[in-house]
Amino acid sequence: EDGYDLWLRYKPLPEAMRGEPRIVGQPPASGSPTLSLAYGELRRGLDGLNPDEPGLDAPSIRLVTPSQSDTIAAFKLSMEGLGGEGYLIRTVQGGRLTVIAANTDVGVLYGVFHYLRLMQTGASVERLDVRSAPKVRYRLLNHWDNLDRSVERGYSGQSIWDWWRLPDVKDPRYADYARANASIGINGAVLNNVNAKSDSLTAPYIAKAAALADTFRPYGIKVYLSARFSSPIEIGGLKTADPLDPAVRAFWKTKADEIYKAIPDFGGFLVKANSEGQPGPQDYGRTHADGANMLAQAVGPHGGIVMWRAFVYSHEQPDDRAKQGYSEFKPFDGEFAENVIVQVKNGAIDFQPREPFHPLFGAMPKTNLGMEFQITKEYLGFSTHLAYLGPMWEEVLKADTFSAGRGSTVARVVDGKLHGYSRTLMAGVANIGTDRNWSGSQFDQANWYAFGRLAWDPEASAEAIARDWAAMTFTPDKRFTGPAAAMMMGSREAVVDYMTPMGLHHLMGRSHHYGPGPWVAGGERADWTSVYYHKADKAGIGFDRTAKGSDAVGQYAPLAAATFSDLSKIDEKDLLWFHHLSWDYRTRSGRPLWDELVSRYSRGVRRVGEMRATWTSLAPYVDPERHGEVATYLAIQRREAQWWRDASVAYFQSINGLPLPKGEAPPPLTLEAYEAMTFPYAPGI
Ligand code: BDP
Repeated sequence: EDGYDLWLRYKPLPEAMRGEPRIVGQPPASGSPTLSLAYGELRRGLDGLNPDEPGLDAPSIRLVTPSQSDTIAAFKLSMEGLGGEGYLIRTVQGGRLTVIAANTDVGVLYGVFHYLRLMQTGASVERLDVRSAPKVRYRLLNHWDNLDRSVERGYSGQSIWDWWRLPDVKDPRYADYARANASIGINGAVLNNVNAKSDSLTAPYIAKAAALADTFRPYGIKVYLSARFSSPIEIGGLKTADPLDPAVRAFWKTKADEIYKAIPDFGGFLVKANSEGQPGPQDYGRTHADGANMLAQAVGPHGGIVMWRAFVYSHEQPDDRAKQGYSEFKPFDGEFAENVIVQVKNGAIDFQPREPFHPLFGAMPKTNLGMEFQITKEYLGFSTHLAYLGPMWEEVLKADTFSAGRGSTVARVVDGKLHGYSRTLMAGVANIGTDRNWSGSQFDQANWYAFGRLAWDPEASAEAIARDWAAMTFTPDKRFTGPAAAMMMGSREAVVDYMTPMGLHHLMGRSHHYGPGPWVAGGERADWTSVYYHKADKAGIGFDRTAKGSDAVGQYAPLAAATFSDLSKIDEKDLLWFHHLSWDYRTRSGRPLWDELVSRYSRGVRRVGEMRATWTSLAPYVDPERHGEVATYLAIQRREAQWWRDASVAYFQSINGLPLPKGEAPPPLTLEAYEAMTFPYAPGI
């Protein structure tokens, strides 16, 4: 067991959970490849989970699409509201027959995965009445994969796309990838890095992308590409990429036509423009809307979309980088074409262990906004630290923007209900690579899994998802899933504690983002340093984003802003994100801020210790190979949590000169020693 089978292992269930074996009919001869996959999956799942032979009169399962209108009529199945991807699962005939019905074949496939999930998690499948349809239309992975197979912020080996051998060699792994995605409802993949090369839009690479699209299609997955804005110059022989130039517009139209010829269901483009050195419309004095709309016009006639990223910050360095995305996009609300979705990161800085929700959510009622989460753990210890991200995403999705009164949650912005968006999107920066376990660690698979489930239903519970994943990936035995899910649920908060407690952010090592670096200062840009964000001095610490400071709070709706601004109302988890406070500021525990900070750093380390103990106690339920791998990583995490705590405490103590609270151990090394530790060659701890 090396983790390759993900959450689709289909190992025999414990006897007590098996229930009666079921009979599955044959796929119709005229069925589509998708329908054959659905039948194949069901067969495979049932055979694996319950190897007992069904008797002749055993209950059966039937897959139903609208072509079987007599079945739909006979059982009065109401297909309304299921849309093109939803399904229903209903037990009829006194329990003898279960139908999995949908308006499309891919809906049936999703229904099959749902049915199998019930079995895998030990739920009863005797009497079912399930209806489910995705609340978000575009549920996409964003691969930050380069054409040379390196992966930006990838910690699980090389890119799984073997561009060199494509399109001839279709690695069987591509189909396994598509199957795993389909099992959690993901319906699209952007194949290449947002820091894109124009080569990906040349004929040879279009052919390679087409080969992947052919493999993914039966699983309901469309292919998208990141487009480099200056492609008209680099591969089109033009002198400009000005979006209002007719030749540039013609280039993109022709390019789109060429792509659609090879990939008739091509999804569209993802664009990072005028950000971190990438070219964009502002290079020509044009707006983001000008750039996005030009591309939207090129793909629109084919049914494609443009996802235009709001992760934009300018060359000029303003007083507060957190304000930039909003300042760049808010003025253009209502100016983007209908098939453009502005893709916004969950927070205003950059995928930190904790960020308040991005102020653009709720602020763009006339522009389709989509969510971008990062599944790969760039800022949360790569793949060696165990951090289940479900609670982080849930926290953001449940956050109230107050933009249209109470209950205007981010989830309701993203699912389009709050503003009546015509297109809805959730994107996740993938953590997938060539490692046998796909994601770099066993538990990082849970983040891929949780992303898919939350994209399907942004109001789903992270805890329920963790339980499902743990049951499917290891065992449905409750003695395992209870403690494992509890460990997962606390894991991200432990990381917040030992890295950046109480609203601190962006304190990691320079450029690689691994390990502590609260001392990072100087260099190219102030907003790429730590001191810019923590602003610690002898008197206090924190970034004042209230009206007295940068006034980033002013970008939120008044009720949200009032809560963030008011020290008696703000949740202390966000305290130093919004406030600069003296070291002796009295926190809710009664302790002065400095003591509270130190105690949280230490709590984080302790919690990792507890996670290790939990995992050790779960050894009887897990195969030795995967158990050993997780245990080894937890040992690294425990050591590095201590490193984070000690280095951070040593640094802040050097600034404030305060004694450590009673009972807190002093860091064993000098600050200089921590500063001298470099990565990746050896953290040296
Ligand atoms: C940051 C990454 C950088 C990405 C950038 C982005 O450090 O590698 O290119 O985001 O999202 O998190 O474009």
